[in-house]
Amino acid sequence: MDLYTYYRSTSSYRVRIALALKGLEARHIPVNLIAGGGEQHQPAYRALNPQGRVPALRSDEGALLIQSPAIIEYLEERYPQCPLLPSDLVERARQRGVAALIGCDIHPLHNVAVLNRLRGLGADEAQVQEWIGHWIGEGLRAVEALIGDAGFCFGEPGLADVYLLPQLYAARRFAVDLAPYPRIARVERLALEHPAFQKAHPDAQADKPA
Ligand SMILES: N[C@@H](CCC(=O)N[C@@H](CS)C(=O)NCC(=O)O)C(=O)O
Repeated sequence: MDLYTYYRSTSSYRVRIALALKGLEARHIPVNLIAGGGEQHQPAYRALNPQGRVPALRSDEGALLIQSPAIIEYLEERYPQCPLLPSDLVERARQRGVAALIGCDIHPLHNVAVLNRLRGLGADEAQVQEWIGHWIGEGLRAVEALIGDAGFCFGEPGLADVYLLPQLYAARRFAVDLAPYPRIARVERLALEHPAFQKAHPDAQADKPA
């Protein structure tokens, strides 16, 4: 498999965690979202992914897949070992609920393209920071109330954690205060000691600038 990835991209980081939890290897093809206005906008990459975003995954069979939720579902179904979702239907829905909260209701609001649009409409950096902190705070408050009191979000590492850890990395990058979320802090501590999460971490990526 080939993974088109950027070291600090939240959505790429999700896919890297899912691959690592399943013990799968993918060749990394870095797409620098910043250099030269962003490699994601260059024709060669747009030909692969017309949306011009990472991640994208080329499967072992040669299929080009986009959108981290679709890629992660593909991995879960194609490689059922070390499942990200438990067998119980309600527990599956709980994992998916937290994943959707983060993937649909937090992350899209601080994506590079959205922040640049805000700047283009006249927002200054203080307003952009307020915007980011507001949406991440709203979302994490809900996640804190939804997850359990022991282990990862719902005990064993699962889909919710695949989404939460990259969101926390982004929150720290944007200097959002995480002190009000003790359950989330517990999950983060556990994940930072877990080999799969360590392997997927932005600091461990070859495309991270020195
Ligand atoms: N919903 C998409 C979001 C993809 C996305 O927004 N990726 C960001 C990086 S985390 C990106 O490529 N941004 C480039 C840009 O906005 O120009 C997914 O989960 O894959």
